[in-house]
Amino acid sequence: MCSASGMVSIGLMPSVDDLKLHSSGKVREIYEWEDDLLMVASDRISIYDVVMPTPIPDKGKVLTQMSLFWFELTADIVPHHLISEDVPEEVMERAMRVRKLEMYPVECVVRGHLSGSGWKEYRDGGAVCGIELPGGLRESDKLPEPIFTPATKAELGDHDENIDFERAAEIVGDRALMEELRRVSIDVYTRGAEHAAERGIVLADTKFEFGRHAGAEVVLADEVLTPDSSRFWPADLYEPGKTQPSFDKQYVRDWADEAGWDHKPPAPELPADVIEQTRAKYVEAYERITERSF
Ligand code: Q0Q
Repeated sequence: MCSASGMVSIGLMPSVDDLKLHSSGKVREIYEWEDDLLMVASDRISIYDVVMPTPIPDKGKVLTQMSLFWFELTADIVPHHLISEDVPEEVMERAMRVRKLEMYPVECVVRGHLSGSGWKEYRDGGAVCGIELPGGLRESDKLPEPIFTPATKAELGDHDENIDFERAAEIVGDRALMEELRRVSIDVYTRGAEHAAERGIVLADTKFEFGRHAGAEVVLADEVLTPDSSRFWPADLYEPGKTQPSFDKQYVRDWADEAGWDHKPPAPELPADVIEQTRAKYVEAYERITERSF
């Protein structure tokens, strides 16, 4: 196989234990793999920014397979970093070999609905990331058109900070490039949101990461349009004017609140029925979006 360097390698399949850790997140790890990277999704679930002690079986597989589906569905819009699904046995189906990119230090967030930090900014000032919005919008309202609301990457454990387009262009160092990141982000979000809406899921917002390599200035990286990088709402329960139930995490949130958890670590162990119901929601989201049986 050819790695990013173009060198032909007859790479034997390593064990993940043989690979050096490149980056780690709350629920994912990236390892160095020759000139490339191995991106691994765990079965860990995080709510209220706290990783629960109990995994959700198959969550890593579902989210990885969903990213692979979206890479294929949006490949005409932007190139992506996927090299291969041929990965070590122990992470099969929940990992991907990806091209090592020079990552842009800006989170490319697109919002089709007003929620989370976007709702708070609008409620307090009538704008989000410097984008003035019409008056009278309610929490979770659909926006007249999707908006690009970049953020700076926070250290593990901190929240990203919303910034305006001008600041994002300064950070990236090239306004024309930032305009292209905005265009691509909105186009990929729109493709995903329209596809999801036809299948009963509101894709309210999402966060993309992009990078570059010698052959392309804008390459879609990280996970794409997953329930961990986006807000997935069940369309049949959509009711603007309040916070929407999460398609995938609502059972865990409701159980944890009912159990009296204060949203601070350590989080309580999840009961078997909540684990199974949550797994079923991930599988349902996958099967609705991809129209493939998990
Ligand atoms: C890269 N991340 C995210 C992350 C911790 C994911 C670095 N193709 C790439 C990618 C990707 N994807 C990255 N770097 C170079 N080339 C992605 C934020 C962090 C766990 C999983 N960090």
